[in-house]
Amino acid sequence: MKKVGIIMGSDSDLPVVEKAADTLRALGVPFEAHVFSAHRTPEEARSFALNAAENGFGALIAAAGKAAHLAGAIAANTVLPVIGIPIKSSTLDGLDALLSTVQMPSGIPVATVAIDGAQNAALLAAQIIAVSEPELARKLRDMRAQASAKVLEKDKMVFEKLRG
Ligand code: RP5
Repeated sequence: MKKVGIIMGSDSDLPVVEKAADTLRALGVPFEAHVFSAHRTPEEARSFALNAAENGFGALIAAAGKAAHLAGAIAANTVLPVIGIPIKSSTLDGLDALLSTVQMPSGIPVATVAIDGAQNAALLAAQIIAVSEPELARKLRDMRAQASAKVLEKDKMVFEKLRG
């Protein structure tokens, strides 16, 4: 199976990014995580992206906060699908990172998830890998079915609790 690459701009992004790792682990999707910054280590970020396809990656997740150029910088150097996670920072609540990540110029797409949306980033990466992995697609369907069952249980509970 192809791997998912998770790149974050700083280890301070870890508390959010760990949720993506947990989700990929639960699905049995192989992944590798790195700290590469578009600004502080631009050469390493570029080299990782340039070599990612031949190194066995099938999708990349890039998480960064503030002036979040990481996902775009990675996407500029590979045609692998790149998923951006805007990380919430202390000052502008992640709106800065959201706009920096989502507003890509035509020609270089980044699939941007919600601010701190690490779980969806992992699910989207897994869905991309699952296009050629039927067993993984089955696991994704099972995961959704379990999530639906949980909501229906809550529906029953709320219905009973708030009976008129
Ligand atoms: C971004 O700047 C990182 O992705 C992080 O979200 C933010 C702050 O980084 P640190 O100053 O905590 O290393 O590049």
